[in-house]
Amino acid sequence: MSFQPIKFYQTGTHTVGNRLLPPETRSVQANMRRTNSLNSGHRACQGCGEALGARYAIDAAMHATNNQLIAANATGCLEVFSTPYPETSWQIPWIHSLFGNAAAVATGIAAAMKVKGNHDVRVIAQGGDGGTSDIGFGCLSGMFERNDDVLYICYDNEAYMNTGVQRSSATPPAARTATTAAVGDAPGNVFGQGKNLPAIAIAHGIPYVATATVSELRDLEAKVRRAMEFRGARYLHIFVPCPLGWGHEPGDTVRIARLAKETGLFPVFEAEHGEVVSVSRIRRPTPVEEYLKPQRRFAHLFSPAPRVEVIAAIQAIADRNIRKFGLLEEAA
Ligand SMILES: Cc1ncc(C[n+]2csc(CCOP(=O)(O)OP(=O)(O)O)c2C)c(N)n1
Ligand code: SF4
Repeated sequence: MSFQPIKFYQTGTHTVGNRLLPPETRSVQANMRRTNSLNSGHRACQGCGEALGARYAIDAAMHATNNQLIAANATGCLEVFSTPYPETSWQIPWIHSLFGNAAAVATGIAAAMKVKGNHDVRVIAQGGDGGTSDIGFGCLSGMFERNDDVLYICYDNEAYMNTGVQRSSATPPAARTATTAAVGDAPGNVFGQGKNLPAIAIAHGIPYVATATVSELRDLEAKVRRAMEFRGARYLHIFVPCPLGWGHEPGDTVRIARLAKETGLFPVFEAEHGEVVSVSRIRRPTPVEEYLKPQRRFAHLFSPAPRVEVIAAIQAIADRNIRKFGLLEEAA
């Protein structure tokens, strides 16, 4: 008979489990001295994954740098909902760049800190998937290529949300947006296009690349902490569901992020200097339908009749990720 240790609590979450851990191993959000870098009062939608991801990521970066942090922020939801002039929810030195040049602005800040001898002050840049994979891509690739001392964080909600849910090069196949086919033989985004930003970042051979989701916030914090141990260019790609743009219940944000990982559609891993060094395994491989069904952007795949071949093509993407990254627990 196989032996399985009993787990009484899910330690590592910020619920009851944290109280069972020694204080030094508790999550940053469980620490009374967290910075609340992205404070209350902002105007994000209810259940916004981007707000959740940014709060955890930046608080973790503040913790890791002894509060010596400056952020450059591309135009997008995160910038718009947090800083309606003259107000701001940010409790850190924070600058709004243009839509496409957050990486270049952060590079300039890092260079200034170096010239001034402020070696302890660390710099991050952040933006949505549009600002990162489309208009900001050239600046980002340059930042990687020069190995500038910046952590770039992409909050991936798979479209241009701030301006009304237009397609980006990170929009997945078949997803409906305001700028993809609404009707016809193949509504939604086309297959075979788009960019895989984490893979492109790895191809630059930069010191650290990681992916994370807002369903595993402790893992997200750990990756920010790890990123801050390196000097040079680093890239963190966070999967952040958007209830408004994806058409799901605000209370389902974390569940949908978990399903993206558990189906294999969003592989969660770390890479150092161009090599994948760790992957988060899938506990319970889940058919992609469970991820697609709660989202209105995929509703045309199920009604009026199921588009079996399209769902099978999406399942094939998940299966390929599972094989490529060795995501199944039994593969460990
Ligand atoms: C040069 C330029 N073009 C277009 C815009 C309008 N604009 C502002 S934010 C945005 C979309 C942002 O999308 P994304 O980067 O994915 O971030 P999200 O809002 O989804 O978080 C666009 C098109 C702009 N500010 N500047
Ligand atoms: S539109 Fe989406 S990304 Fe923007 S604030 Fe609302 S939930 Fe967040």
